[in-house]
Formats: sequence, structure tokens, C-alpha cells
Amino acid sequence: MTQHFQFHCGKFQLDLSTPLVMGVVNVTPDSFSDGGRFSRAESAIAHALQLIEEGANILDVGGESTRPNAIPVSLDEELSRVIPVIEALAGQISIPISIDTYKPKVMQAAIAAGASMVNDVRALQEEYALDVVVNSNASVCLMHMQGTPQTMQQNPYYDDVVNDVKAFLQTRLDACVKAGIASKRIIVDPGFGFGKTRVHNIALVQQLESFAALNQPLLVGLSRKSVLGQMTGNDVDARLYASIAASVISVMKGAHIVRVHDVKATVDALKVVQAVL
Ligand code: PT1
Repeated sequence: MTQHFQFHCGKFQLDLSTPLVMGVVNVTPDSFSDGGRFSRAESAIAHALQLIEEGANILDVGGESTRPNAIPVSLDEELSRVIPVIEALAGQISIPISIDTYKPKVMQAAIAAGASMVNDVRALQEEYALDVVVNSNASVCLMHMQGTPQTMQQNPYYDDVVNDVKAFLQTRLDACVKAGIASKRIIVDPGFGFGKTRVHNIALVQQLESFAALNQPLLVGLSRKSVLGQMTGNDVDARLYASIAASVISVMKGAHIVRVHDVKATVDALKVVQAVL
């Protein structure tokens, strides 16, 4: 029943017969103590190397927060945050680097700097975004979002959240393949917390198995999200145990990659899952 995928990610070929852990590397002012640009890059690089030691299989580098009500960042600011970090990491690590952006110019610069994957919360819908990926050997994660980070939690509505999200991902998948991106370079993501109520998020977890119908590897990001805060009553810095539960459930329901902040704890938990699957 479980699907076995080979995922082509730039020069890397990832075996998805066991679950992989994508570690989050935020390069944003609020993620690190403010000591200017050099130290921000240095902190992000040190954090990234730490995540690799903890067992991360992919690093997801992002310079603009997409959490609800996040403040947008200019193109130049985003480039100045992520490119030095990607350049430095690409020269010294042997796992794929993903760039978390919806801006085609950031995608392009990140790929030139050594990123192997584009993680796009807008699923390559920005003008030229498809072209950038088509004209590279990078892979792409297509994520579903309703609205924008600034407004998405105001009044999310779906006729049927699972069918609506799946239909959107199928449409974007078709557009990507038609444009020339090989399907072995594409993964899909329901986009937990992106224009979804607690009820919507729970329905998506409950029916995660049904995303296998898309016939693509599945990525899930629930780490530290507010839906886990709603369930536990815990603030964002106290959602580790809830996040582990979410990763375990997701993998047991078919996720191939989990995007997490707490890599070591997740890697251990998934070793237990793997032993019994
Ligand atoms: C994700 C994801 C992402 N999440 C992918 N990329 C974020 N592919 C950034 C909250 O409700 O799930 N998949 N990149 C982070 N975004 C959020 C969204 C963070 C919601 C927090 C919340 O708390």
C-alpha cells in the first residue's frame, strides 16, 4: 500500500522508502538575536550545521516568514538574508538545500547559489516562477494556501477541505508537468495552517492517506503550529511534544517528508515509527 518514491532534487537522489526530516533554517531578524547581518548569517549557518548533526535529510532555508499575519519582506531584503547562507552551506554540506520562497528572483538566485529544491507556499503561481524551476534541475514542493499570510486566517472556507486542497494540488501538478518539470522532481503539501481552521487542519490529518491518490511524495509541516497550540493550550515554545505526535501521525498516514524545527527529537520518534511500519 505504501508508495515508494525516488525523489530527484538537483544533483541529489533521495530514497523515500523511509521518512525524511526537513530541518527549518529561518534567516529572519526575530529568529536570532540582532547583531547585524554578518552575525545573522553566521547564526543561521551554525544552526543549519547543528540540524545536520541531529540527522536532518534536507535543510529548508527561508528569509520571509509565512506564518499568519507575518509582515512581507522586500525582494532585496530577502535576497540579502538567504543567499549568503545558501552559498556558505552549499560549499560544505552533502544534503540538499531547499529555498522557502514564492519570489521567482529569490528562487533563481538561490538555485545559482546551490539550492536543489524550491519550497513554494504559492505552488509556483507567481509569474515566471514555473519558468525558473523548468529551466533548472531543482525540485519543487507545491503547497496549498488559501489567501495570503496576511489575511488567510480571517475566514477560511471550503466546500470540502480535503477535496478542495487535493484538487488544487492536482491542478498545479498538471501545470508543472505540462511546463516541463519531471514528476520525479515534484512533491506536494496540504499546507497546514495556511488558510485553515482547526477543523480544516484536523480533517486534513485524518484523511492524509487520501493524498496518495496524487501519486507524488507528500510533505507535511505541522511543527509548532497554532493548531497544536489550540489542542494543547501551549505557547509556540512549548509545542515540542505535540509536534512529535503530529510528525508520527503524519508519517503513519503516508507522509514521506516532515518539515520540523526539532530535528533530533523527530528523527528518534520516526525511527520508532519505521521499526514498526
Ligand atoms: C509548510 C510550511 C512551509 N510552513 C511547506 N513550507 C511554514 N512546504 C513555512 C501557525 O498556524 O507547512 N509546508 N513553510 C510556516 N508557516 C506557518 C503557518 C507557521 C501557520 C505557523 C502557522 O502557527
